[in-house]
Formats: sequence, C-alpha cells, structure tokens
Amino acid sequence: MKSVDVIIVGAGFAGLYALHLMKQNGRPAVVLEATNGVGGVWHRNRYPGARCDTESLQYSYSFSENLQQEWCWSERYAGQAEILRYAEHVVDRFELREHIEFGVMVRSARWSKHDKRWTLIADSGEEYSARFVVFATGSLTNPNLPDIPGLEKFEGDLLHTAQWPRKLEPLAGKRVGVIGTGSTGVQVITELAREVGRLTVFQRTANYVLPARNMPLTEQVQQEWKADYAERRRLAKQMPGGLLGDFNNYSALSVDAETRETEYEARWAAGGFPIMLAFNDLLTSQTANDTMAEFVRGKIKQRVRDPETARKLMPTEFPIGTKRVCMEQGYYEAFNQPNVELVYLKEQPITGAASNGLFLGERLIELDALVLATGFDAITGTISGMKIQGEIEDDLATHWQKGPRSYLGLGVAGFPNLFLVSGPGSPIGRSNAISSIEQNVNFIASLIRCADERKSERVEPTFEAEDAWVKTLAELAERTLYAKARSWWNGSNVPGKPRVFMIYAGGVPAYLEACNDESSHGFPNFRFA
Ligand code: NA7
Repeated sequence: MKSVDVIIVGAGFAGLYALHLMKQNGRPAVVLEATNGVGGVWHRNRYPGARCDTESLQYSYSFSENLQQEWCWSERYAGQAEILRYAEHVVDRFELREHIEFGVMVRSARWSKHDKRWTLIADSGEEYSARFVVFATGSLTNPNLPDIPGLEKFEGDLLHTAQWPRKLEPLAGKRVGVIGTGSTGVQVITELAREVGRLTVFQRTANYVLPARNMPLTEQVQQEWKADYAERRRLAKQMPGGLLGDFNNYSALSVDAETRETEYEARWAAGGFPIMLAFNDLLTSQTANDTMAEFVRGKIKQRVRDPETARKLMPTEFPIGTKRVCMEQGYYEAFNQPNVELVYLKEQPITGAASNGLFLGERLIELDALVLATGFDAITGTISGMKIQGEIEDDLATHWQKGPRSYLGLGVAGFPNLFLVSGPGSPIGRSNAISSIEQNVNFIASLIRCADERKSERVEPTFEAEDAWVKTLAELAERTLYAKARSWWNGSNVPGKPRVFMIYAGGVPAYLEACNDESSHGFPNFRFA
C-alpha cells in the first residue's frame, strides 16, 4: 500500500494547484487521476468547438506572478487545445508530473478512526493511504445521459461531448444529430454546422445565448494586463462572480426603457458575461429580468431568418441567467443554413431510436452520428459515485441523498481530514473557476497547517457549522430567481436528483469574507482533535 501525507483525487486545475502547494509546503502528496492526462474537464471535452466561456486572461492561475508574465494567450477566450497546453506547461514548469499517477480510478475511501488515516481503493484493487484526502474531482465530470428508448440499437457513432474520442472518423459530410443546447451544445452545433452534410439539433429548452465576441489577443492588451495583473485580480475578487466587469449597482427598474436599452446594446456589442452585470437586480427581480430577456429575444428574432425557427429558439421558460447563459460566435446564424434543422422536443419528442437514427413519432431522422451534449451529473455526481465512508454511519452519498451538505463547500462534518475543492456550497459555477480553486486550496492548506500546529490528528467542520451553512445557502437562493430554471446548479437536470440549489448564491466577496473570517479567527467552526 502506498502511503503519503495527502492524496489528491483529480489532476484538473484544482488537483494540480493542490499538488503544487503541498509540494511547496514540504508535504508528501500524490495525485490520483482516472484518465491518462492532466487538465480535467479540458482533457475530456475534446468536442469540436470546445472553448472556455471565461476570458483567458482571467481563466488562468494567479499563484505565480512569473507564470502570469510568461504565458501568452492567443485569444480572448482560449480553445480547449490551448488550455490543455497551459495545464501541461504548469505541470512541467512546477515539476508535478512525477507525483501524479494516471489511470487510477478511485472507487472508495474509508476513514479509520483508529489510525486517523484514509484508505483509498482504486478500480485495480490497489490501495493508497493518507492522513488527508482532497477531492479535486471537478464539478462537470460525470456525463448525464438521456434515457431514449432503444438507444442501444443505434449503430452510428454515439458521442457524449465529455467523452469525445481522440480518434474519430471525420464527421464532415455526414448526417449528424446533436441533443442539448447548453453551453456545450451551442459550441458543438456552431462548429459542426460548418462541416457536416446535415445537422439536426434536438432542443428541449431554448436557452439565452449571448455573443462571446472572441478575437485574437493583441500584444497591447496582454501587456496592459501584465503591467498590473495583481491589482486586476484583487479587483476581480470584489465582483459578484469574481470576474472583472463593469457592474452597475442599481436596479434595472430605476432607469427608463431607453437607458436600459442603450446599456444592453453596449454590453451586447462588447460581448461576454458582463452583460449580466448591467443592473443589480437581474437575478432577483422577475420584472427587471424580463427587460433583459425581452432584449435578447429581440436579437434572436433579428438574426434567425425563418420566423418559425426563431420562435423555437427564443427562450421563454425561465428567467435569463438562472441557468448559466451560453456564449456564442455564430450560433444563431447556423440555423439560417440549409443543412441545419431544429427540432423542438416539446412539440416533437423523440419517441425511440433505430439502428440508423431517431424516431419523432412516425418520422425517422437518419443519422450517422449522434452527439449527446446533455451535460453532467454536476457538482456532486463524481463524489457520490464513490463509496466514501467517514465516521458517521452513512457514507457520503447517503449523507447527501436529500441534497449535499458541507461547510463552505470545503469540508463535511463526520468526514475528518477530507476536503473538497469547489464542492457543493462553494460559489462554483457562479464564479471564476480557477480563482475559486486557488482560494479553496489555499484555505485547505492553511487548515492542514493549523491542524499540525495544534498537533491535531483530525480536523473537520462541526455539525452546527454545516447545518448553518446549508441553511444560509437555501436562504440566499430563495432571494433569487434561480429556482425557476432546470439546471445543473440545482440538480434538476438529472432525473431523480434532489432539487437543491447547490451553489453559494451570496456572491464571491461575501463567500471570501466568510472564509477569511474563519481562517483569521483560527477556524472556530472546525473541530480539531
Ligand atoms: P448543460 O448546461 O446542463 O446543458 C445540457 C443540455 O442538454 C440542455 O440543453 C438540456 O436541456 C439538454 N438535455 C439534457 N438531458 C436531455 C434529454 N434527456 N433530452 C433532451 N435534452 C436534454 O450542459 P453543458 O455541457 O452544455 O454545459 C455545462 C457547463 O459547461 C456550462 O454551464 C458551462 O459552465 C460549461 P434542458 O435545458 O435541461 O431542457
């Protein structure tokens, strides 16, 4: 049995930074990674068009000023291959590779009260022992698959976007179907529309899809950022989503319709998430939200030529921003092409599959390939898929059966010396993922250091702190419109999953304050023993 101080599960951006920090702190650590490469979500999601929807100058590590200065991003939003190169560069630059074991799928973890250690067991039966375990398993890892009757009969290529094969016969000229119109679907549809013979898009719910306005990053822009990177990072932490943007801290209803329109137009033209910062009540007031939703519907109407297709593409079922808005570059124009057809599943449901396509009632849509852009059993799916047994009777999945429980999204009462990076209860999904990861990992590292200083063999949040945090999360979510959407943020995208808003909705500054309060007061809501 391999024995170390810290086991980190997952070699995505969270796992890599956790490893770097443990190494820097002189703590023997190993990363166990299920796949054969680093980069997590960027290793798995190799579908055509895969690209980050957060700007690359912000979607990057800040822990090393040298790294920030050296690395040059080529575009405003980096594509999958470039992000993967960045992850590889970090691994080499900080000499992490020798501490990563690839192809190790962790199946279970058991805490020994007697030894005060965790034992992790991999698929292969191999065992690993550690004092601390850090689950850096990502929030978008386990694919969510649609339940289509007879899908096993389909003989074409069946491809989930998060399990895209390295080698695939080109789809150019073929008949391809895509199910799903979330961020992934939007990207893959736009890309495939250019090359396939016939593309059928199966849409269950129309989404708000906003212009990304991707472009090459000029030397000048990069230099401006690099000249005061630290200050920009500091300011970003003061923004609700941890991303720089011009935030109007007043109501959409406090200005007249013309002013609102001008504001939306300017932000539409600039592209990116900052459109959601146009007013401070877009996610709390239905009336305010309606003003922006209507603006976006108007844009869709202008861009899609066929009125019937435009109608189907116009989102009406949930308030804008209550599930992650999607970023596009030519998405709506794809539907003006003669080779692209939109099927609105609420009007024409898929009734079954055949060896050569999908049935919509009597009609068979013949397909050579079917792309499932159907998202993830997000945030909790990967962790709940493992059998994690702490000190309480229930294993972690059972403990979370009615909805996840954690303190700060970082630890779970009854599971000593176990930490989560970007776990349920953290701002993941509503924040800059990499900044959140760095902050979470820094917190965990200082907690471990504190446990050592106090000569504690175990540390975990108290049950009271966990209860209070779960209550806070629910109260914060209740003040928003988030419950109105089906999304991976509240688990409602996966049939049977409890519908609980799993993300801290109080904004990044308030979350950071809660974490900083905790650490600056010596972690009063953690039990050291
Ligand atoms: P999302 O955002 O969860 O989107 C999944 C899409 O798949 C969405 O349009 C779903 O429709 C659709 N879906 C899911 N299950 C089905 C079934 N059974 N039938 C038809 N359609 C279905 O996942 P993504 O991968 O696009 O994005 C995840 C995150 O990655 C994103 O938020 C960014 O942070 C990056 P629905 O809307 O539920 O009706």
